Amino acid sequence: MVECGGLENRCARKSTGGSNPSSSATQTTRSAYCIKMEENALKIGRSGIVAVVGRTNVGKSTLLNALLGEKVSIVSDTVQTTRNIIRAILTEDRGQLVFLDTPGVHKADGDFGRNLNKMARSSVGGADAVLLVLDASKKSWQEDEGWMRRLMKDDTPCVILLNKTDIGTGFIASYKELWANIAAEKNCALKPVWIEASALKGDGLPALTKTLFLMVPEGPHLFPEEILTDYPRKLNMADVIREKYFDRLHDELPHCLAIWIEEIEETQSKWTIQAVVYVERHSQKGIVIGEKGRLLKSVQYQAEKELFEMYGVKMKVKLWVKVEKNWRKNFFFLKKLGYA
Ligand SMILES: Nc1nc2c(ncn2[C@@H]2O[C@H](COP(=O)(O)OP(=O)(O)OP(=O)(O)O)[C@@H](O)[C@H]2O)c(=O)[nH]1
Ligand SMILES: [Mg+2]
Repeated sequence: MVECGGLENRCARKSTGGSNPSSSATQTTRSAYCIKMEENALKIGRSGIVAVVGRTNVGKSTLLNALLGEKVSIVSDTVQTTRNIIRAILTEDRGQLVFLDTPGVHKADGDFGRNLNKMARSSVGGADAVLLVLDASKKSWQEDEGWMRRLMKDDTPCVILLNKTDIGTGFIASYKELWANIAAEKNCALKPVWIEASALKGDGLPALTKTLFLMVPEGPHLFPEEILTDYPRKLNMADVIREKYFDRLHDELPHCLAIWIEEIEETQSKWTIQAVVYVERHSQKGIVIGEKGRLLKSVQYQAEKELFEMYGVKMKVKLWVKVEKNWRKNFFFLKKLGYA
């Protein structure tokens, strides 16, 4: 991984070893960053921000990982897997699309869920285009209808992606009918571009990028071309660990889990990551540790493997389990994790 400028980001090109820049090296990268910005300003293609929205679990994060060809956002079949807004940057000769991956809107039963929904809804303001993702294999939910109504409130160009066509296309007509009915009721003239796709198989993705590049305005790149995401490294590492837990816990208690990276100790050959696994009650500690510590060890191992692939440096992940009573109701705790 290379650090570009002052941003803690992940770049398309990985370095061969760990990066531990001295202050003079950091100065050099900063000025290189400024030169890069000037070079980018001279390249006129099309560039813009695309808010990727939809209800939880429709495949928004899977789609962005597929478009970028690298994992920038964690994926699981648990609701509200994505908990922050993550920028995923696609740079091509045609220009640059800056996607905002957002938490999936879901019926909220407390401050935590409500904050995530608010975060997702606010992403649309200021975007050059909106990409609403629907699950073509399942009938519409109230949240899908809610998004359609939201998109009709202003005239931002939009694409509606009917995802998961590899497992079903039975509800495509009913989604189109739903849009038409709401549009008639609201006397709305906005015409979305409908695209059928499978984020998992890659079907429909070239048509999607072609449409989006035509929707965003002409202009220089917004980010240096080798940057994939500016999502902070510590948040990304915490998400990777959370994903490994989601893979193993399924419906058991994923929503009561939060991960916080305390420290990253970097040497040339290895990064040691000290992370806290927060649960809400003492009775949940045993579940995340597992019998004889098996679950904890397996999460550590899987996270180390994936972080090595992402950053190109050997990783040691050390997990500490702590109880933070009812953290989902604690505004300051949510703020610390970037969830409020
Ligand atoms: N069959 C199939 N499964 C998919 C497809 N896209 C995503 N999935 C699966 O759907 C589940 C949810 O995917 P995510 O990408 O995490 O969904 P999301 O919309 O980002 O979810 P939130 O972050 O909770 O809003 C995962 O199990 C994915 O593997 C697809 O095109 N086909
Ligand atoms: Mg997601």
